[in-house]
Amino acid sequence: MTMNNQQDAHHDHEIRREDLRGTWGMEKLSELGGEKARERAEQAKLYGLEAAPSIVDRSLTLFRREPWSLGGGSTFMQAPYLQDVRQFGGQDVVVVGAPLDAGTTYRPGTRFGPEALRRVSSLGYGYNPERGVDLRESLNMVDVGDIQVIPANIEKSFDQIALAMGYITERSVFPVVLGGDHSIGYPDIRGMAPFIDGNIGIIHFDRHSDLSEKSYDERMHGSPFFHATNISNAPATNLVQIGIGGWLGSKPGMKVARERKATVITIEDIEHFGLERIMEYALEVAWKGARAVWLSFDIDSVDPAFAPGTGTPEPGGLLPREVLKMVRIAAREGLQGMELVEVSPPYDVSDITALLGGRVIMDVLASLVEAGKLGRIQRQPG
Ligand SMILES: [Mn+2]
Repeated sequence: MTMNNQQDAHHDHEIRREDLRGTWGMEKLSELGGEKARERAEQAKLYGLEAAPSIVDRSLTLFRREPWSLGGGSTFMQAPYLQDVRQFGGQDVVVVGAPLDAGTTYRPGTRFGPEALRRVSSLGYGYNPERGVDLRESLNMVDVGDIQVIPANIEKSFDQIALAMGYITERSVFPVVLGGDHSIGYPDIRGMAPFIDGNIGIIHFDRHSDLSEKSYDERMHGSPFFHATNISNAPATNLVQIGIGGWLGSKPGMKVARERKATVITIEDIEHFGLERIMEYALEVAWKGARAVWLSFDIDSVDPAFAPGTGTPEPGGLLPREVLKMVRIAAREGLQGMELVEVSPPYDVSDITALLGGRVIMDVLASLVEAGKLGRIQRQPG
């Protein structure tokens, strides 16, 4: 029927179900076929690997392949996208997104963190004159896209993230995990821990303690290190928290830190002892008897003037120049991997938070290359 007929029908008759565009659309659907979609779904199942056992819908995969999830198609620092995760292994660095924000307790939006970090990072060339490093020359880096998280189910998402991190750790590739909120800190460590032959230390940059057992009856973004340090080879005595302070939510966590003998370094401590001495001490704590050290970097450790795009901003934080220097020292002895969490693009201004997050990652990688802990350093002869 023509639009004119429809207008006439509007004036002259009762509305009938068969006159609706919606009814027409339902009928039209059966003519569209689904062969291409089925092919893509088959390929996605193959390339994205089997989901964790707790995922009931077995068409979902471990790494999200379908639909495309990189948002705009950029990869971190324009690294090649590895679509077939079965081919994974042998690289120096893998970038992987964990776009979960079900763990936020105030402002959400970190599910868009991986997309923003990738998009903003794709502008760079990988070379830094101060570091004397060209990351693209020194590192074989791939981006495997995002882990398939379950937006409304934090425990199923943990199962997926832990399984993916186990897969990566077993293949000895350095992971850079793009969050997501800080709840992913727990499954990141849970996934890695079984593959580490000894204890794992944690260097944790944050304004908040993140050591409470639960918030609102769930394991949220204020609880990753309560649960991580329950893992037998991730003892709290090797957990060092840097930048803690302010007025938000650290009371239950400080009690846990005291009971479990975690190390808490406040902004005042950093001012008093100086960046270098504090970082030397942090390395000492994290590495004491440990086999590996994980870097967990919460962007809210930086003052909200420089990192407004985050879920629970806390004024009085670190300055960008300070954190870049601190993470370079943190990486000097080598790292098992890192996560960059709590970038929330809807609250960002002019991409400055995502930009800084990407720079933290680049400075860590450069420091690892400089120290000979990652990749193949290209040296001029003589
Ligand atoms: Mn945190």
